[in-house]
Amino acid sequence: MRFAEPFKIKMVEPLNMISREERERALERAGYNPFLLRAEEVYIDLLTDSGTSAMSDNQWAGMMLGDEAYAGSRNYYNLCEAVQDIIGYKYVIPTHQGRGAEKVLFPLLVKKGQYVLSNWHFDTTRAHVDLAGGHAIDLVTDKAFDTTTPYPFKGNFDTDRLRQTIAEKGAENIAFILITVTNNSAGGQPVSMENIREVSAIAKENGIRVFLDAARFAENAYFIKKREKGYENKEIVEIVREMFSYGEGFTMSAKKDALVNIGGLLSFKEDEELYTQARSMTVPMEGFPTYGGLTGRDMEALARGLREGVNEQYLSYRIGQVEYLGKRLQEGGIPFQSPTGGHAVFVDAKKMLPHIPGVEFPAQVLANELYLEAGIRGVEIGSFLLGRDATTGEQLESKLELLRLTIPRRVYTNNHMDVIADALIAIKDRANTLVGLEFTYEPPILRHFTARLKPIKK
Ligand code: P61
Repeated sequence: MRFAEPFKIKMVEPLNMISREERERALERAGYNPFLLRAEEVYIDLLTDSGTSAMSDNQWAGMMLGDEAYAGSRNYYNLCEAVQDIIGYKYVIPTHQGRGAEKVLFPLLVKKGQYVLSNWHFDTTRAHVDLAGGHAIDLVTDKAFDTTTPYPFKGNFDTDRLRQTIAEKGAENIAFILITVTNNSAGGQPVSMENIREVSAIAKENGIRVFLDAARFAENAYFIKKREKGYENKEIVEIVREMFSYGEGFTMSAKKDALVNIGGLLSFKEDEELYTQARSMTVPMEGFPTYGGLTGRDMEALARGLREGVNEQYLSYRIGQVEYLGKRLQEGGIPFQSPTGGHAVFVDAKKMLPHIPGVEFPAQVLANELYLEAGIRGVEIGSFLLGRDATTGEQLESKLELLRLTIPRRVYTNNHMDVIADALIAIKDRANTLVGLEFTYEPPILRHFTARLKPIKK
């Protein structure tokens, strides 16, 4: 039986589509960088799934029950209970968002010069490893770089390279292993339970600690249920608990699977000493440990969002919508990271615009054209984001040039997905007329947020 959205809509936010001429002017003013557009100039906003979800009536009702006590708010205890019920960890510290948790935890784990090994560090995560004096190494399976061949778990660690890297660097020089679920940078691709188990066994053999970057933990569990043998009849919560049983702590941006507009978590399974240290550091960084930068009402929405986020009907709709967009694009001959991920479709701009070299940012070109075509804002994940070699200053070429179409949760309908697919299919027919981009202003760090560009005249 066909199953539509598992919710009905009680409140709407009007969307406005400005004219093609207005979009052209807006993009020029924004320096051909969609980050610099005003959100009101965008019709369908696919910049990120972070903090952009729609909360439920139950979450909004919880907001009215916010206890704004500075210390010991009841909403903090509700949040701890939700984490204990779903994930099974004992100690919980709220933070203002994911990077707040990273900022508190990493300096406690990393000694100067040590390595952190991950299937893929997200950019803020890598930045916090660097800031703590460490070096981040990504060890994702090579299958992630072949966008056309489907593989069910493209987010996995390459465990041979993990063993090799530990042997090369020495276990004592590895600060910790970080399992990112799902693997955002590889295309929202899941990590299998088998892989998580093996990584944790390798870590144990070598006396290395394992943590999870758990922003999209529920989507990962859903993929395990659908794709991994032995999990088809398990409840999502059982799978979640098993995933987390292989780690000793996690950082989480709650702005994704926990369905809130702001919030994060730092949590430990049972290590009281590490928890105590983290709790002390939270005070000067984020706030008193029973609020960590969040209001009481934020914590209540988060406690309720965590429970809603592991509901299987919801997850089936959520992943199904991303899959639906993928199916429409496939029918239209648009290349993308296949199969589709949990939170986004990653269009392969290298394949769609083969005449534009990496150093002229083909995925950024495609992002801009999609905005001009239909007012849709996606985000470049490629050489423009990657930046320059720190020593030579040379522009690096990313292995993948992707346009991420990130789908906010419970926000758009499949009609919106159709508009997105139609727009990309229309662009495909004139793709060979598009030209590359060059900088007019390039900031020295995290340039992609504020850089300005212009089309190259040939
Ligand atoms: C995103 F352009 N992700 O994907 P915070 N871990 C993981 C994330 O995906 C993540 C964080 C930690 C974002 C937001 C974003 O340059 C950018 O709550 C796997 O954002 O602090 C965030 O969590 C950090 C987009 C972040 C960006 C930084 O869109």
